[in-house]
Amino acid sequence: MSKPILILNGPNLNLLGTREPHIYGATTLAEVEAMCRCRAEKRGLTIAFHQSNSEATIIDWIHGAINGADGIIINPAAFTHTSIALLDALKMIEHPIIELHISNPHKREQFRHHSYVTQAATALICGLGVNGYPLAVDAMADLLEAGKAAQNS
Ligand code: CA2
Repeated sequence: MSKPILILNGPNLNLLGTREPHIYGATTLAEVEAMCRCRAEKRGLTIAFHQSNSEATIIDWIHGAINGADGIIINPAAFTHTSIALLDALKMIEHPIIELHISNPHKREQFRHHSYVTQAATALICGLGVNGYPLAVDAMADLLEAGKAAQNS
């Protein structure tokens, strides 16, 4: 039986659409969630969409995904560049993981150029604005379908 796709958002993303629109756009996180739900429904997936400013909470959600989700889409926000704990948690996941950034961190300050999370990620989407979220849902659906086809062959 299919399990949900976990979509996780890190610190400060609760303020999406209200600050720094030249970098992150004017769409709110609630609107991003609606975009993801719409795309997931079209692809026959269910999602669990979360945001937290707490590293521990995000790690607990990742632990829950070990047996409780078919994949993770994660925008770790600033934890991308700081958190070995997040990397260690993501390494416990055997399902696909898509790391997602609204901006392109590689075009920005030097300290954003390194991601701990990428080492555990199946794929990386960045620089496409909030459109990266529904694209990530589509990409996750494709990865899961490819995995099922490989199992049945
Ligand atoms: O581009 C992204 O999605 C980032 O993950 C966003 C993080 C940043 O630290 C990463 O380098 C790239 C920052 C998220 C801050 O969220 C805000 C939302 C609205 C207004 C201001 C910040």
